Amino acid sequence: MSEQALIVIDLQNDFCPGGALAVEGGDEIVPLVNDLIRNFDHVIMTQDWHPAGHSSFASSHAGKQAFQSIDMPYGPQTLWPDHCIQGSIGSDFHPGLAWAKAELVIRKGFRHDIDSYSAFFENDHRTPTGLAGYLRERGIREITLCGLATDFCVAYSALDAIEQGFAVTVRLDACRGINLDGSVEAMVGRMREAGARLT
Ligand code: VGL
Ligand code: ZN
Repeated sequence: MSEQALIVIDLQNDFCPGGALAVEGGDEIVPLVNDLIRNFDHVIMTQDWHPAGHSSFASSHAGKQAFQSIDMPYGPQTLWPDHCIQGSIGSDFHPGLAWAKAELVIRKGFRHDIDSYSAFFENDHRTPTGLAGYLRERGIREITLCGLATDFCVAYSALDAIEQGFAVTVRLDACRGINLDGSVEAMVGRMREAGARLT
């Protein structure tokens, strides 16, 4: 039997109530995520990790507002409030998260000119983070995803993981979404169609 890993996506202060890009109820999932962490042999976390002035921040584009979309060389990009700046309190994991068991923390979004939602590829869908190779080398073929946000980083991670040949379960009860214009429903639909097991 292949090994399984839990991947906890971006459970950071800035995505929780009071944070710069707060996801409604983002902190509510912490106890359930901690239960999952206890129940998995292998735990990996991702950490959104932007330099100040990152190109995904609305503040980096004169006249643009957060949550507007712009065209970047790699395709459309939603603009966000400044968030998860490298080393800031907002970029820390939620203080209640049992992060110590994580065997690997994948940081993403650290290149100024490109955003990265997925744990596997940046938003050009070509630049790898190295996670697929790491999992393969370790014999991990099945992953379970939880965390923030359902409709962005969790969903793009799930879609890329399936494309990379992993069996993917998404614990929707241990995720919360940003929900721009129905994006939660749309992305849950895409994950289901792609073959993710949603629970
Ligand atoms: C995320 C927007 C910007 C996420 C990260 O973790 O879903 N969303 N950066
Ligand atoms: Zn981000």
